[in-house]
Amino acid sequence: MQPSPITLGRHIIEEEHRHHPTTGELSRLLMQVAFVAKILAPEIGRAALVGQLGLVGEKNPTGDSQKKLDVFANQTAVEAFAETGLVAGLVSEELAEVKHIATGAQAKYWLFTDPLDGSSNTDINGSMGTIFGVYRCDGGQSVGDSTPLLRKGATQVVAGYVLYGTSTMLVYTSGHGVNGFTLDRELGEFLLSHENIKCPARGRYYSANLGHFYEWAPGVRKYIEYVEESDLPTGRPMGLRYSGALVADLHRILVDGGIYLYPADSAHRDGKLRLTYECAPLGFVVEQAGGRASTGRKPILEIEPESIHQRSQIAIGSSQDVLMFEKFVAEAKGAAQ
Ligand code: AFP
Repeated sequence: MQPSPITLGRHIIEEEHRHHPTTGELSRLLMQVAFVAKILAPEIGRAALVGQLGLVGEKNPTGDSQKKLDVFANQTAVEAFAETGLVAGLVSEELAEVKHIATGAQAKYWLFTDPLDGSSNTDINGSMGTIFGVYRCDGGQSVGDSTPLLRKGATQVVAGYVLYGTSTMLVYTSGHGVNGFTLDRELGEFLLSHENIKCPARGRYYSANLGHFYEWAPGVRKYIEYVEESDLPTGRPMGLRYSGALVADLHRILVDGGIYLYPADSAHRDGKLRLTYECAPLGFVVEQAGGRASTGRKPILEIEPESIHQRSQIAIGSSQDVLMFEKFVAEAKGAAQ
């Protein structure tokens, strides 16, 4: 007989008991992430049938076009986390300002989220994701304080993502390895399908929007030329994979190895991706799986954000591949001096 599958709920409770023997608060937050995912997955699936495709005609606070599904995902996340009474402040890609949710003694956490990442894929039946990172407001930040909690990504207590692809997967870390769960639609449960994920030290794939190649800095361009060269012993040329949805591209890199890049280009002088709710949570996951996340010059998880919607350059994935990228960036910088 097959052993019975481990549900997300059981896994979270056991992990919290082992590593964070507190009050079950992290379990409750993670179960709300799963709850949001269970609402979004079918909504994304039937979006074309219920008028949920297309734009709402507004730009979000960081200047991106806002899709109907972006608005729905954001609303769902805000309501789900408000219900817990645990979240003091919520930062979302879809909200200009911090959303102050709860003020009671239990409201000890800050949640950073991109509720629907890759939403330009909504209309073409492509993959999308939800990204989340959770911080505890201790050490100086009192409960109910209205200043945004801006901390290094290394201090997250839980982070992860949901991938809405051919199946819906939830991947999370609470700082003790990375585990992935697949949604069994009939049971309505996330079941452990990818235990203790390890990102291979080197990979066969690179992922980047090569349309910006001629806008990238010399070190970045040289690195791309390097990965495209033929050299069998070092596994080159690497294969190119790019879907335009960070979570989908990153998930491949996490599981199969390789590198995802979003460097600065002419329209995005600091890179395009957001530090607090894209780079830092994914950096935490990848590093917990033995990989590396960097701006090219410094670790993503060591950056103290200055604002909630701050952007960052990113190179993330297999440790050896990211180290090689950093070497090209450093050498190009040295040559320019
Ligand atoms: P959208 O949510 O607007 O589709 O942006 C997606 C994203 O933030 C990230 O998921 C992608 O990796 C990246 O932007 C794609 O950017 P380019 O379209 O410039 O390649």
